[in-house]
Order: sequence, then C-alpha cells, then structure tokens
Amino acid sequence: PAPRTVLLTGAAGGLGTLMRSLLPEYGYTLRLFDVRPVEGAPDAITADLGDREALREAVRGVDAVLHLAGISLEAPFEKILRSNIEGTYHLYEAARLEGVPRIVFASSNHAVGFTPAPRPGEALIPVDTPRRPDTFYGLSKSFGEDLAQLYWDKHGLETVSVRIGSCFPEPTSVRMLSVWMSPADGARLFHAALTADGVGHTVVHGSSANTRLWWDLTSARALGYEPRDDSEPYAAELIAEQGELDPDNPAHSHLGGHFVTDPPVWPY
Ligand code: NAI
Ligand code: 15L
Repeated sequence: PAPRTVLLTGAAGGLGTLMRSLLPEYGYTLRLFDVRPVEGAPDAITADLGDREALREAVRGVDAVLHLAGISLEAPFEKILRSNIEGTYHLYEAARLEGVPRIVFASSNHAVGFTPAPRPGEALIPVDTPRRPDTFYGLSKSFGEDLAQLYWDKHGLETVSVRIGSCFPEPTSVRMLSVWMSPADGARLFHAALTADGVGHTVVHGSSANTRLWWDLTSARALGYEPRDDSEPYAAELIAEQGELDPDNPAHSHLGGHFVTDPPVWPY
C-alpha cells in the first residue's frame, strides 16, 4: 500500500518548507521534525537528531521518512559529524527498531562533486559514477548512501538516496542551469521515491529535465518520476549576468561547482 504518514525531518529548512506545502497534494499526512521550531506548525517535534528517544517516538507508526535534516553546506568536520553522520545513523537505528520500511534520503551532488562536468556532446554522468566528495559535507552524504546500503543489505530497510542538484524556486547561477530541480519536480521525485515498489537501495539523481542537464536521470525515471520543468527559460538572463561557464576554471568544470575550490572551513 502507498505510504500515507511520512515523517519529514528538516521541516523548518528551505526544502522542508517547500515540501510541507507541496507533498500534502499527493495525499500524505506529514509529521514534522526539526531542531528549530517550524513556523505555523505547533505540533511539529522540536528535537535534535542526536536525541535517540525523540527520534524513536517520531518514527513510531509512520509509513516512511523523508530525511532532509542536517547541515546543508560545508561546515567544520565536528558539526558535520554530529548532525549528518551520527544524526543519520540515529535516524536509521530508530527506523529499524520501530519497523519503518523506507527512508528517502536527501543526498547531494556534493557526494560526487569532484566529477568533471560533461562538456556539450559528452555522455551524461551515470548514477554509478564513483563517489568523489568535494567537502566534509559531501563526504557525509557519501556516508549516508553507504549507511542506506548497509541497512538494506542487513536489515531490509529500503532507501532511495536522492542526489539532489539544486532545489530552489529558481536557478540562480549558470551552473544551476545544469543541476536545477524545480520544487514541483522535487515533490514529484520524492513522491515517486516514497511509492515505487521494490527499491531496495536505489540511488537517483535529482534534477528537472534541463536542456543543459549534466547527469543521467534513468534510475529516477525508473521509479516513475516524470520531470516537467526545464531551467532553460532562465538561461539567457543568467548567462548575460554571469557569463558562460569557463572550462578552465575548476569551480565551473566540476559537478560540485564552487564547493570544489572553496577553502576548508576552519576552525572547529
Ligand atoms: P536547510 O539548511 O535549509 O535545512 C536543513 C534543516 O535541517 C534546518 O531546518 C535545520 O534546522 C535542520 N537540522 C540541521 N541539523 C539538525 C539536527 N542535528 N537535528 C535536527 N534538525 C537539524 O537545507 P535545505 O536546503 O532545506 O536542504 C535539506 C536537505 O537536502 C539537507 O540534508 C541538504 O543537505 C539536502 N540537499 C539540499 C539541496 C538543495 O538544493 N536545497 C541540494 C542537495 C542536498
Ligand atoms: C547542496 O547540497 C546544498 O544543500 C544546497 O544549498 C546547494 O548548495 C546545492 O547543493 C548546490 O549544489 O547547488
């Protein structure tokens, strides 16, 4: 049966806020979880991913979890360790102990950010491209994908790991033209990931059907995802403002964009 009650972690964040408004149209009842209060949602659970008891209670009785909570940009390793690595582990343990059958995990392009972006005419990046994290942040997403594989192989807990490109209302850079996922397509993809049969652990790329797409959407489409949007209408204005991508600039020529060249975030 299709999942009905879904725990949305990271509900106070940018993507969580978008999905709070879009996913109920698909018939879901959302239970909300975030370390920050969720505006306009007095029933939301305000707790940290480090709080095992709160997590056990939060996942009890849900049909699936959409796991968006975590640090969403590069940060000192200790912080990434607590929220993204340990926090995701605590979520998987809670789900296993409470018998939750499926998690949809917000992975990121930054798990493979050091992958060279295809030039026009070159093959799209396949979903089984080797992991090449571009930051501690990307490394934590790579860990999350491996954790998901372990919990499928060992415990039969299913996951769809969605390597999200850039999910914002509009693309704001020339790079984003290639990896943008409109919020409406994001909801379509999460819905497909929540409902498709027999996913085991499946990794998918999360983008709209962009004219300038860099990565292959085959495994996402196999879940039933049919993207309807394309960043191309934004292209002329962004390129006029920012110029074309420079293939000799590493911040332009890799999937992860400026994450590849940003200096590490110090200190702890
Ligand atoms: P965001 O930073 O706006 O939201 C993340 C939310 O997680 C925040 O509300 C924060 O309070 C919560 N959070 C952080 N640490 C927590 C903890 N220890 N316990 C409980 N809650 C905690 O990020 P955004 O853009 O909404 O992204 C959501 C997820 O999707 C993140 O995991 C991010 O890494 C991933 N992602 C997002 C992309 C995007 O384009 N928006 C691209 C790729 C991945
Ligand atoms: C991400 O993983 C971040 O969470 C998001 O804020 C954007 O930076 C996105 O990747 C991107 O690569 O554009």
